[in-house]
Amino acid sequence: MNHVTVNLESADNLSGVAATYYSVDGGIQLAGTTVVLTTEGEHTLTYWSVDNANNVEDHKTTIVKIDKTSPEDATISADLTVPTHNDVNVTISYPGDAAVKQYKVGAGSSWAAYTAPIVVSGNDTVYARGMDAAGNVSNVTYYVVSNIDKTAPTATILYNPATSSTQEVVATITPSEPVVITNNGGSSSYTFYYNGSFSFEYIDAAGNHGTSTAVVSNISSQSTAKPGAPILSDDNGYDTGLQDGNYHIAMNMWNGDNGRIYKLYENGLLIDTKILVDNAPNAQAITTSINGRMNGTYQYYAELTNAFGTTRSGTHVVTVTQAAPAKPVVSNNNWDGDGNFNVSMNMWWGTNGSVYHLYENGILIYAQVLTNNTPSAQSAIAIIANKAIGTYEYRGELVNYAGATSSDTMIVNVTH
Ligand SMILES: [Ca+2]
Ligand SMILES: [Ca+2]
Ligand SMILES: [Ca+2]
Ligand SMILES: [Ca+2]
Repeated sequence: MNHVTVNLESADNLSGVAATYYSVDGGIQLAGTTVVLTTEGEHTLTYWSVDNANNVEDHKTTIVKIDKTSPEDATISADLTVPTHNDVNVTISYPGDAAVKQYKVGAGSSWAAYTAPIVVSGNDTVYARGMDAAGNVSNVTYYVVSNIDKTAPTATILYNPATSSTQEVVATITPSEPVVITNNGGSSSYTFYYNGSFSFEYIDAAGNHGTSTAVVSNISSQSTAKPGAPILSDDNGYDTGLQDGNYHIAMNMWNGDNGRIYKLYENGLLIDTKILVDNAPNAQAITTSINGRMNGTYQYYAELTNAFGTTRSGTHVVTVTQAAPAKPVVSNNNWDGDGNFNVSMNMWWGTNGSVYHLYENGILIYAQVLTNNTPSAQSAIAIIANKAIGTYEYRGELVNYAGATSSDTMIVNVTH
């Protein structure tokens, strides 16, 4: 409010009013009935009248407040600022001198009284303004709600090739908005090796879920029913003559409808997956290398799968008993009994070590990396020099992934 005009009215029942006087904030006495107050703040207006009989009225006082200052701008905040599929609650804070608190949602709406946080259910702009008791209005402030997404993502699916194929078909999705794919290892592509369907699952940033199901029917196949029975065998004991930890598992499906996907399980865990060619009714064969198994019993089964189903093999057991190296033998050539001699290690036949260790009186004094060529012989020579007179105890060790195998202990006497 820019200024205040105060009109002083007076009346006298006998002689009539001669003049009216006033002063502002204790200042000089002025005559008149119109007082204009322009400066901000609280003003004391003193006024009185004199009648024609020269009677002076008692002075009267009134307080006039002038407020020319608009309220501070309201501030606006939201309880959720990250992408959300929920409503967003918007809170407006008004300054203490805002006697009137107003808001609106959307530029074209009407101002309404603010009493509690506003529930915004779709992206929009919230406006706020305050008004003080004198009618001064603040600036309009606003907050843009843009993080609400209640729309589930969708996707288009592309098939490559889309025409008839004897090979695989790759289905790739293109989502309608940025998503995280929550299955299929996070990949937007899925490879079909036979006709069927696969559902991609994904989620947008606001947490809305979407699903797209790819259906492939354009893969032509030689097979017309689920695969023939796979039969497993192994070569352990035949490959090296040893039941060591390295061998092969072979699958043969001798005759019948073919599998497109081969899976081999070891003790119930999938350890190999291979894609096979469908050349039904011809046989199928595949081999998996198994390496580094510890002593123990291993149970294997295989699955062959095509568009018509899955056929599982029986269980095939492999026993590993010779995973650790064969026992080495140590010898020496100290015929003269002085302090210089060689300690030799020989392992004549068996599971190889990958490292040789020689201990003297329990202390490791020599190490050598060996070539693993199971079941061939292995040997190593350690040169011992300048030994003092005394008795020395030597022990050799062959080490591989499965453990260490020790030789017998050998005594060498140094006599001069
Ligand atoms: Ca004010
Ligand atoms: Ca969305
Ligand atoms: Ca073997
Ligand atoms: Ca010697």
